[in-house]
Amino acid sequence: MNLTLRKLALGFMLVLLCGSCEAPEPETAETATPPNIVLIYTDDLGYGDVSSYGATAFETPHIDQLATEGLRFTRAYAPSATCTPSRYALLTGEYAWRRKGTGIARGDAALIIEPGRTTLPSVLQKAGYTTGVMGKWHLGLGGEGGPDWNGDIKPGPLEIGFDEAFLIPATGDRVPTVYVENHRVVGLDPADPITVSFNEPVGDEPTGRDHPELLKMHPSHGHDRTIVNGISRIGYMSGGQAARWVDEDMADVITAKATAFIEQHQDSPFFLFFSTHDIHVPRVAHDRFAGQSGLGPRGDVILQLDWCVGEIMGTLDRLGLADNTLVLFTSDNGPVLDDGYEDQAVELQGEHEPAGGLRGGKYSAFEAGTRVPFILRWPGSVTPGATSDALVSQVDLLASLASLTGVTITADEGPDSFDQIHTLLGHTSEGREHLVEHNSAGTLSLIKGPWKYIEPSNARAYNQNTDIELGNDPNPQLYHLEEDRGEQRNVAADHPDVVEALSALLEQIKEDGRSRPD
Ligand code: NG6
Ligand code: CA
Repeated sequence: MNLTLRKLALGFMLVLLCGSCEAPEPETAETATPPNIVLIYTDDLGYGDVSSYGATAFETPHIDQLATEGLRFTRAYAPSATCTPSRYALLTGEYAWRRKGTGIARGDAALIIEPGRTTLPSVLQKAGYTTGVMGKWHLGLGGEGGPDWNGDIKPGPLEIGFDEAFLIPATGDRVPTVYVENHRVVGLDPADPITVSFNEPVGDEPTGRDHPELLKMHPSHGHDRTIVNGISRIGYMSGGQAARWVDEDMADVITAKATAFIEQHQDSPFFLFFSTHDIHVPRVAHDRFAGQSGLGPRGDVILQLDWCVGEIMGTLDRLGLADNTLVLFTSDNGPVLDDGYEDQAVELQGEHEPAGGLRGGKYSAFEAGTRVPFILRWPGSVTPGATSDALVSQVDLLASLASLTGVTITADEGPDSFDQIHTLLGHTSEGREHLVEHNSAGTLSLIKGPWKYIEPSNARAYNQNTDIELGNDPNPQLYHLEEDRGEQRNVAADHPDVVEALSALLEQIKEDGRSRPD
């Protein structure tokens, strides 16, 4: 065993020996070897979108298997109600609202995480792990001025702690519609360079706005610029023809990259950040799944997502790695039906409740914006089939996995990331003392005990396009989440003392610049 590995094993034993735990300490025989870590980060998957969280309109057997073999959390949160800020907080351990420029990133945004700062993957690199990100990125690429699509695209994930990267640079609905592997666009013909603009037209390719007859999927709002693969996107693009992705193959392509990464690194500890495109728009399932859910494309891509999870689990089984791999499954924000394409998500929804009875949806300060499925499987170390109601957040992964792997972080590193490793492994039902949430308008909420306080905001309360209540209100809102899970009764007027205390605590957390209790 080399020195790094020995350090890792030692730190790892220490974390399992310390801490006050309600449940018996787990068997430690298997812990002589540090666990591999696979984080499956889905896009826009709602609290009620999988059968282990109550969906009945279709089955998600692989995700459910993770739940029957692992620990299922009922009060786990994405840090924000949209993708970029959630991912920023996940990787840096810092609430995104502390930093400007962390809103939904444009397709040509520069990297928003400064190279050199401590990140979740850099912590795990320090612990001796090989780290890889496969799938959606959406955290910007390149220095000031953004990425050079035709040259070396950096800084990017390799400069902030990942050893390997295969990326959908932003989202499936934004140009450029190409994959980036490490520093380069995959399959780019230098004779056909890529040009991208989000301001004015580039090249002479048809747009969805001018040529709807060329579309196989029509926009409902936005998404009417350059047409690629019969789908119009956000932004204009020309060139890079040979490099353009085929949406129907995207799940297969990124899953193959993820399983290859596992195969390649099976002999040493690895961290895989498998960041799916599903179930974001445009929802275009492979033929194997198209039409299979009965709920239209949105349901079909949930089945596709479940298949991806099955491929990852099957690979771990086949290589004999399942017992020594911590698999975490969660989502970057809550659900939306119409997110800009006419894909019948609304018409074919039927009885299915993507938000599982929570109020709001993606973009919202209400619970559906950020409360998401969160399942942790680690055979032998986590009680199978258990449920935890502890308050946890994805922002905690940095400090918690640092703790698990024996890496010490300073007060400034992961400033909002709490060491929740004993909660995450189910040793205790105690969760975070408080949690700040963030919606697409920048409105903050504070959850503490049974209470949720939403700060006053003059931003619009409702988005007609997505048909989502955003949770913004010029008056303070207070909900008792235990008695009123659906946030139907604003009881701020009945409990001015609670409102005052929570608003003061929120201001304090803002001012302090950090919130980890060290
Ligand atoms: C919005 C897009 C939406 C989606 C979202 C980002 C329009 C009208 N809407 O601006 O379709 O792309 O950005 O989603 O363009 S996220 O999950 O990546 O945050
Ligand atoms: Ca998302």
